Amino acid sequence: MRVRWLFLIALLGALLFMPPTWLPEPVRLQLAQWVGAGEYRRPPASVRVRDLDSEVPCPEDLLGWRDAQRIEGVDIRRAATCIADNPYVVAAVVRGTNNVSSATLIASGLTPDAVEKGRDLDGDGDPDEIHIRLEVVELNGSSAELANPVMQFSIAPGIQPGFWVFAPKTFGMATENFESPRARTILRLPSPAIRVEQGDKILITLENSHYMPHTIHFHGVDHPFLDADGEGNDGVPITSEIPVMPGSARTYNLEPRQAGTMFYHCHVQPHVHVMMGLQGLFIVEENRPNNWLQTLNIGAGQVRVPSQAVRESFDREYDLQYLDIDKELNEIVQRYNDPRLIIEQMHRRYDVTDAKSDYFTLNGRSFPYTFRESLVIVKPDERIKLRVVNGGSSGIALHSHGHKVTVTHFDGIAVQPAARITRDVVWIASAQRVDLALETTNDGLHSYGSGVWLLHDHQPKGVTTDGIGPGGNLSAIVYEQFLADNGWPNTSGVSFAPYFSEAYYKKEIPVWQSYDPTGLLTAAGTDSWALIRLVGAGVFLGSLAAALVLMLWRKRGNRAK
Ligand SMILES: [Cu+2]
Repeated sequence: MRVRWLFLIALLGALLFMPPTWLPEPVRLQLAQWVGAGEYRRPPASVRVRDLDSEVPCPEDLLGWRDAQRIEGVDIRRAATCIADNPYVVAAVVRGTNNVSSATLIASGLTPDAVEKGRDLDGDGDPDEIHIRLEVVELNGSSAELANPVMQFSIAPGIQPGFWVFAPKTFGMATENFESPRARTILRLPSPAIRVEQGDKILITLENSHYMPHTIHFHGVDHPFLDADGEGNDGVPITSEIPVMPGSARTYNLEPRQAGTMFYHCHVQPHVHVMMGLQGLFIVEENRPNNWLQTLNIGAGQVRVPSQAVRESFDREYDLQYLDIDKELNEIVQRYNDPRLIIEQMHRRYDVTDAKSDYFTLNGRSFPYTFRESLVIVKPDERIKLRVVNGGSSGIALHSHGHKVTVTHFDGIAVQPAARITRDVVWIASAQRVDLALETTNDGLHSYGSGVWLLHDHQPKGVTTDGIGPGGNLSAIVYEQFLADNGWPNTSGVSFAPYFSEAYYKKEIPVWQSYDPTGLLTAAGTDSWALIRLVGAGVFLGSLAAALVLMLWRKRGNRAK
């Protein structure tokens, strides 16, 4: 008899103390109807995010690379962003690496034949014979000696996918120094934007310093199918030429008759080689007198020595290259250190039709690094030229906050003025180039006024990094009055500290707070009633089990009698 009472008390206690989240939903609904909804459950207490190992958002410009300066008689404009490219490289590629002092050349890291400039053929005051030499460099590849990749190039804190890039010919080490695994600043994603003048006699030599065959295809740039020697000149192994094998070289001949924003990329196994980073902007400028061009724009971004034609109509110019990355493809060069295994993985195991992009970059960086060096800096009442290429695997929906931009050119061809459309979302297909005119007149149409206005792919994945936001190709149009002296935009709102930590993109830091759907784990530490409930439920469920066993045992005993 007493056991029956114990059973009933235990059952009642177990029901009372059972955490409601453990009950089946129909029972919970019925209970809510009888006794009203459960008490409001307090959200877990705030946990202060601390001990963040964050990078400094805006490193100090110790070398004065951001300043406006005159080197070798070349006037180099100021770069307002936190991180600027090396002005000695700019000077050397404007004058020609064969025409500058050895001091400038050493400060640039380029070889004397990296960008050779020759005679002025049309007598208009600028060189028309240009010879560019490019190598192929692997970034974030596997190391025979170290656990981590070498020639490190981070697109965001702690994120280093493997890349191949076309790089200018350099001397010395590929890393910063003997101690550092980081790639020197001139070796980076994206491959440099190349600028030449309409009608120039251009030679581009690919010196294949890599372990795989490659070529260069000049996409949209006027060039003959065969060169003067009858050699292939289109860069396509299946129609015109044998690929440039490791350790060998080929020179491509161009004399482009049309100006415009074009593209260049490898055409060997292009479904993987182009996506590994072997691609860049190729800009043909209109022929003008005294048109000394910045032949290479390392990492794209601001053009610090714009062409004469651009100066006529615009206050500033930016090169913007978008690229998305499938980490499954890009990590192959980190997981395997033998070219034979890399070839097997990349060309036989990897299936691009199953590809899914994880990283989204603008000029080789993802947010928050884009805020260091890929911002579009403006002042009120300016006209800015943006040359945009989508080097990625699918279209982008480029959206400008606070501004409506005008598409002036598609694929290097001018849109007739009457047909030009001003808009705030521009669709850019794969490999497409658009030239945009950004006007900062505060008229409520072209601009809504000064500020820090986002500029990004409006497709949701474009603003993420491995599925975590904010990330991806998020950048901004920033008015100089919103820029601190060090080049960091004066944002207000949330702290950037989490975004500058590796932990954020490893998904180790909650966006706001973690939430435990069982309602037990997080509450147990802070909510004593939940703890009592858990203990009570345990005690009564234990008693219930004991009562059941006792009852069964008694029944058996009775039967045995
Ligand atoms: Cu290639």
